Formats: sequence, structure tokens, C-alpha cells
Amino acid sequence: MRLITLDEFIAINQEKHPEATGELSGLLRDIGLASKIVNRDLSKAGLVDAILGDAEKTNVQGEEVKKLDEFANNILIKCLKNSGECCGIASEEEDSFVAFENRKNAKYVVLFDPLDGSSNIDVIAPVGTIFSVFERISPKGELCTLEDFLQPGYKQAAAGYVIYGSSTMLVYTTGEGVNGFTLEPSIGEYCLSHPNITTPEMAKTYSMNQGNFNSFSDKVKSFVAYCQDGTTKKAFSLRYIGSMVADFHRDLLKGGIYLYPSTSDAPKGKLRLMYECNPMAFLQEQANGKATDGKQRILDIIPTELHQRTPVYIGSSKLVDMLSE
Ligand code: AHM
Ligand code: MG
Repeated sequence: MRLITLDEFIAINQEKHPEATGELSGLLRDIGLASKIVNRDLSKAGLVDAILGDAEKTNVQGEEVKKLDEFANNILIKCLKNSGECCGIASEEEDSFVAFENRKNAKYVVLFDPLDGSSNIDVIAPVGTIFSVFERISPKGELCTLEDFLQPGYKQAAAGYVIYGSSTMLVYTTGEGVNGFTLEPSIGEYCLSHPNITTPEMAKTYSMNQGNFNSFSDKVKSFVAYCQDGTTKKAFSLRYIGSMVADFHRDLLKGGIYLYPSTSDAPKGKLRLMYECNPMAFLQEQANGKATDGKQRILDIIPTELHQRTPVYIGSSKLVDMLSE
């Protein structure tokens, strides 16, 4: 079978849209490049003591920042600044958005979680980079503004993630389905390996931190009881890595649900709307799945702050429906 590289795939799709300027294509290529650099250094994490462990500071949300979090954050910022297609970024690791002085004419802003699930790095479990792209609202020629970033998820121009696992894969959507590309390490190229990904509407797998059970709502508790009940059906399998990208990736390909409800420690949920939930919701909807906060579609939430959190139920549509009003 002929290999189709990510760059080739992006170019073929751009040709289908005569109105496309190539700016989004360029941006996606740059994100792909950044992820290859992150992947290279991540694969050495077990060997190189200097890049393992904590950076001895906390991020804006009071969480421990790992050195590789910082590294991935800096690489993404550098690649996007060089890209020419991005006028600013917002990152889970930055206090506020960063407007690129030298890119006032660029069309897009990018939001990202540079290394999601980073507490898994020290034990060599999968982690990921998640990204979300919006067309700016502010006029070109000026610095981008907070308004450019605080847009509801349904307005995303593109979204995706890279999973650094037993292989490295980049999965993305521009609103025309979901495609996955596996990194071929010997040639350093992402190659199309999973065209037109769709999620089964039902599957018997759930992923959640069930240790928080006592602080779940009655609805979530009943859902867990339903999953565990093996008398009227086969009980579900619980699969939880604690790395959203990895748990989501399994559900996207095989079906299942990932949930992070509100808990007493995190009454608004733990995951971030702009860096984690919106991009994953866009992907999941494009793959025939669903994503809600229990009341409304994740993509319809009007954001009020960059680091906003939300409960999330995401995956196979029939399972998400069971947890939504
Ligand atoms: P992070 O962005 O600080 O890594 O946190 C997000 C991660 C998700 O990847 C994962 O699903 C979740 O936090 C795990 O949380 P918990 O340890 O509470 O189960
Ligand atoms: Mg994260």
C-alpha cells in the first residue's frame, strides 16, 4: 500500500477547497513538526535524568509542572511563532494568552495542553498533546485579544491530539471527519494509518477515576452501578490510565466512555474546557460520538475564562446519553 504522509494528506484536502488559502494547512504541519520534536525528547525521558522529574514550580492552576511539560510548551510556542499562520496561543501551562508581536497578520489562534497526563511520564505510561484552533475575531494587523480565544467549541476550525504511546499517532479533524496518522520513526513522517475514524455508538468499556465514587452525584453512581451489574448483562470493563489522551484514544477507536464528573475536590470538574474538552468533543462528534457536561453539549458552552473547568462525559453516543439530561 502506498504511504500517504500527513503533509500529502493535508495538501490533497486543501485542493478539494479552492477557497482555502493554505494557512490552516501550514498551521497543522507546524503542529505536526512540534509534536515530532516533543516525541523525540519524550522517548529519551527514561534515560535522561536531567529531563525527568519536577521543574520545582507550580503552574497557574497550582499543579506541579514537570520539566517535560515546560519543554513541550516551549517547543509548541516556538514552532507556532515561526509558523506565520498563528497570531497567538493560550496554553494550560501559561497564566494568560500570548500574542505574537511579529504575527499580527496571521489568521488563527491555537490553544493547547502541551503534555496532558504528565504525571504518567515518570512511569512511562502514554501522554499526549492536545490542540484546538480558532479563526481570530479581532482584525488582522492588530495583536490578538482574549476574545479570539474565548470562543465556543463549535467554532473550532480544527482540533486534534498526539498520543505518545507504544507508537506515536496524530489524530485531527477540520470538521470533515477524523483521520489518524502514525509516526514512521525510520523516515520521521506521520503516515495515514487510520482514515475516517468512527466510534461505535455502544461499547462495554468505561474510563473514570472511580476512587472519587463517594463524591459523585446519584446519577453518576447509578451509571457506575449499571456498568458493574453483571446479572442482567455482561458487566462493563473499567479501563483507566489517568491520561485523558490515552483513555480517549481507546474509546475513539473501540467505543466506550470517558467521564470526569464534578467531585468534592473539583466541584466544576477537573478537566479544562479550552485545552482538553473542546478539542476532544470536536473530534468525538466528528467520529459520530458525543460529548456533554451532563446538561449541555460541550461545544455549546460559552467560555468565560481561559482556564475554565467543566465536568465531561465523552465517547459512544448511547453511553453519553445515559449521563446527560
Ligand atoms: P493534566 O493536564 O494536569 O495532566 O491533568 C489532566 C489529566 C487527564 O489526562 C487525566 O484523565 C486526568 O487528569 C486524571 O485525573 P485523576 O488523576 O484525578 O484521575
Ligand atoms: Mg491536561
